[in-house]
Amino acid sequence: MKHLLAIQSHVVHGYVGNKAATFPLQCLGWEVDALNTVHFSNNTGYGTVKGTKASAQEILDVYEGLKLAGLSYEFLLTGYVPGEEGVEAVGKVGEDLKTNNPSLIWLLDPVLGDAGRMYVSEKTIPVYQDILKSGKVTLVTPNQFEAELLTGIKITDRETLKQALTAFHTTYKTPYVAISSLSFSDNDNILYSAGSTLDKDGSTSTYIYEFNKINSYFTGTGDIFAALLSDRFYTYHTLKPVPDPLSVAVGEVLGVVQQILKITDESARKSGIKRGEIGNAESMKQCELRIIECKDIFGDATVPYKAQTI
Ligand code: PLP
Ligand code: PXL
Repeated sequence: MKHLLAIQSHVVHGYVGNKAATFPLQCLGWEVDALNTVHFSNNTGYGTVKGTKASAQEILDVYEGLKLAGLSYEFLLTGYVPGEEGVEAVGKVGEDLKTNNPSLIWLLDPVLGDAGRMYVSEKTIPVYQDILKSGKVTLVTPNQFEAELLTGIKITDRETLKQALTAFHTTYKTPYVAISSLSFSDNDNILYSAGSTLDKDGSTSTYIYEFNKINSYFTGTGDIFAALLSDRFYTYHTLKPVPDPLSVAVGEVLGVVQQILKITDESARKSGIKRGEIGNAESMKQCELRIIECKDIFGDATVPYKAQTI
């Protein structure tokens, strides 16, 4: 059995954070231990939200309990944490797990926001920067907005994209980085993902994937991307190693994520909603990812996206 500790949000209704990660990873054969950083009614894009945030001490206490129970993990997936003290606590958990098991893979999704909107406190930014500088994170998965906030580099074209990707290797010592989604101002209909691998000899390979944008707004896309990438990266890095595990893993994950979004979009349209709008709870409800309907496609590797070297 493969054991993964997932530290991110829980929503009672809908699919972001651990609600977007747990079921797909279980379908892929992972034993998932979900440590919840918040217990919210729904994601924050609805315009109204109620619930509680776990304190840093609560996160550390639950982790201590897992240690006392003798649990160990091959993989750590960390995502949404609303405040800087919580992010610090998650950093301590990652550091401790990695110290006790140097072969642990840590995928850190630095969830800060999207499209110019912060989901969490701005004070989390320097804490994420410190965690990345520790060199304990294996793979970091910011979106464009998050990559810009963490590196201070505005991504406007392939050249600045390359600079931002490289900054994760040099400033932050992270060997693998995947930008889950990005766009350039010259074409609004095209979205890209990008990745970069720091090779053992110090050279880097960077690559980009292109896909058509669906004209809607879905929450949790970055979370399902990170969850599926945890599985595929572990497969191609550890179980069936290939020369550049990240480039193969991202290509396959994009193939699955695009299918999930298409199924979600078609289903939302059938209910009369043309696109999800932040702050409009009815449209957000109809645009929740159709995680259950997609149960048979999480492992699909038949329509991978092709990486182009940049
Ligand atoms: N949007 C689309 C259409 C995607 O395919 C992906 C990733 O696969 C994302 C968004 C994920 O990006 P974000 O982290 O901005 O949600
Ligand atoms: O998808 C990121 C995310 C995770 N968790 C919660 C959120 C969001 C985005 O809005 O509200 C609780």
